Amino acid sequence: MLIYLDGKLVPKEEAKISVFDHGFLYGDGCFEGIRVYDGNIFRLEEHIDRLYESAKTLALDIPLSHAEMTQAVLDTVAANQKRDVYVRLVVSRGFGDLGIDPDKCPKPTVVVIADDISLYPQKFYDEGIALVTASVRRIPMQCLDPRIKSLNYLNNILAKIEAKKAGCVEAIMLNIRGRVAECTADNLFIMKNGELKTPDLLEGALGGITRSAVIDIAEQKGMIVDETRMGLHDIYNADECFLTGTGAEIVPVVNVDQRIIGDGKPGPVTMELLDAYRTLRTTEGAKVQYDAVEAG
Ligand code: PXG
Repeated sequence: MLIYLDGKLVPKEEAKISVFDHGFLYGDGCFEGIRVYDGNIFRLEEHIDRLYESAKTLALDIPLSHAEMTQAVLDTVAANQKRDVYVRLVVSRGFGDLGIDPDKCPKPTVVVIADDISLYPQKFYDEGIALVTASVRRIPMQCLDPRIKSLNYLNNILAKIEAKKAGCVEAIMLNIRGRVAECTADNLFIMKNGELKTPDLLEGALGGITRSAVIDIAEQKGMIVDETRMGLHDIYNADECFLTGTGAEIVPVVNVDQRIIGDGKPGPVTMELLDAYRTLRTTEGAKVQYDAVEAG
């Protein structure tokens, strides 16, 4: 496996960064998780844009242009000769001294990994999953904007621990006002009276690339999409519920906090959207040129 590390493709064993890297010391940096489907990098431009937006808010100057970063991703995927792969793009503040001062870090670290993805079992898509609500709340925008995909995931990790303790794979996270924000690593949608609804990003959600693809698909189908505010009451009484994420794609949710959602089976609109998403993901995206880079 070849890893892109600060401008070079190096074997996995040589892909090492300093213990003084502020990504390691403080979680200072940002990242992206991207899927490649049969040689098409899904919504690469949107992922690159989100990475630069995260970095901008963190006052982190990425030492590559958008075009160079895009090329780094394309080259890493091509070099590993894989057509279906998960790409992790990481930009950290870089190495410095032991203080938090970012000015002591001369150069950000840029890493691109193209690795196999572990997928949810088919059962989740056929039968749907159960969610619980985490007691830990989503960090408010006044402290750290959840739209930043930062290297500090402790808030989400604490909620994920609660999910697993309850026997679930995901948990709903509320914001400090008690309204639904998103899940620990996925966005959340409901169907109610024929309308598709999802929490507005200002409620404390990451602007998921899958979320926006689902909104695009729904609008193309002529559906009403409402980015709104919602409480658990709205989730419990929804006709359908599902989550979205790069790894998960679209997963039906049939039980939340021991309340059965709809008729307890994956909803028809959820399955229609999943079907459309699976068509879209192989037809749209940046094409990898596999002969452009020598495989290592
Ligand atoms: N919300 C949060 C907090 C996330 O971290 C999503 C929503 C969904 O966004 P996308 O762009 O994927 O539709 C995420 C995505 C992983 C992994 O390894 C994925 C995420 C976070 C951490 C790990 O699959 N996030």
